[in-house]
Amino acid sequence: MHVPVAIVGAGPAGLTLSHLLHQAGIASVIVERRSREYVEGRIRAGVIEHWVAALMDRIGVGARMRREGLVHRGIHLSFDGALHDIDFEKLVGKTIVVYGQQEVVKDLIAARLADGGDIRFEVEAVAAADLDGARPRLRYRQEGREQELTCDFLIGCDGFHGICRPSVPAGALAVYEREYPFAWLGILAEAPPISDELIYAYHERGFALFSMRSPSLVRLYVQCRPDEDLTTWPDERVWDELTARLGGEHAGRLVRGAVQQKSVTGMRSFVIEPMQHGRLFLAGDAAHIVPPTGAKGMNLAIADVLVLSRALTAFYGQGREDLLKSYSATCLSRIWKAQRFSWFMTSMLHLFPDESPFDRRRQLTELRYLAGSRAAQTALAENYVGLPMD
Ligand code: RFL
Ligand code: PHB
Repeated sequence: MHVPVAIVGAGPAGLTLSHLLHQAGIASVIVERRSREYVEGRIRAGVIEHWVAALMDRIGVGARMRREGLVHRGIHLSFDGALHDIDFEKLVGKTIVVYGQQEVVKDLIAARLADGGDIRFEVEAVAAADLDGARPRLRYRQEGREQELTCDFLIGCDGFHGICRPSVPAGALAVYEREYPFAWLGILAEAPPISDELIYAYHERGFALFSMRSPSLVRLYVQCRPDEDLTTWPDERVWDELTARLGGEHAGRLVRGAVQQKSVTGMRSFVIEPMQHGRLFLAGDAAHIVPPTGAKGMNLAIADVLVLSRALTAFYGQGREDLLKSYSATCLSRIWKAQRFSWFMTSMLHLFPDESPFDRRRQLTELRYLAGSRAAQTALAENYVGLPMD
């Protein structure tokens, strides 16, 4: 079998790319190792940048997000025993939408299937070859049997642990990486939100985040050790810790509803350069990871594939290769700004095991400066709602 564009991975990157290519008249096939139920149930990101929400509208997959998503005009920072507002709408005239990544994934899968799209669930890519030639090959395993397809372009949207990035010859990619000495323990619980906006809390016991998914479902995180054993975190301990760290009267409003899901997420910053090798292009988590504190991961994945869809459209429509050549540089300029912002939010808000009293004073001063400076708030707001994308 030969396909114009073969995409590995049906996460936000792969699905959005396939949809954008379809709208440009370019056929693609997605292979996804998990089942449809699994990818539609995977709980991850929750924040949609301003331009991403507008893109979803423009490409016809935003209707349910507009009905069920929650428009947020800012965030709260909690420190020194009080909440401090960062009002995005007032500062930069933009808002974000809180809408679960798995809902975005459901909407995109529904749109692809309605358009006759080819998504092959439970098909695992095992190896990529001939990346330097005009017909890269992808080996995949379906129902226990290995098969192969060829394509004009192979797109690795297979996340951090995928097979596409490792198929690039050693030495061809530079890796920039940082691991953090902490993780997030996250729960999804049946309870009403305690605040109209997300709360990012700085506390001597460690960072905590209050987020939500709907008027009856909350998403909460507490900083924990990277090797944290979940069995030592019964629900009551998680609620106690959240109450202590979120602090103030809003923490008193926490309803200890049924916990539907509990998991630990490690934190890293990671970038490869370039994001392309021959006719293999990497997008989303396959090429870069940010710590979740800036809420940038899914949005960056969608930014990559928007750039890539334009490049492939110019190639198939006009035989142009310039946008394919500049794909990596165009994406990396945005990615490094998101890395900087995610690092800034992470380092300002978390307790580092080796930090000195000087470091804690510096963190608190950063927060107090933010609370008192419209200029500092504007910089945070501009990055949080998403830097402009044309
Ligand atoms: P994904 O979503 O990981 O999708 C990759 C897909 O590839 C499949 N796959 C394969 N398929 C076939 N063959 C193989 N060999 C394969 N290997 C892998 C996988 O099954 C999967 O379906 O990558 P993508 O599309 O690049 O999307 C990236 C986002 O998922 C990720 O960046 C975000 O979830 C990060 N993130 C957040 N991003 C935001 O923009 N805003 C947030 O608020 C936010 N919060 C978060 C987050 C991530 C978190 N975790 C769990 C890591 C909060 C958390 C806790
Ligand atoms: C979430 O709702 O899951 C969420 C929100 C903001 C973040 C990270 C995760 O920074």
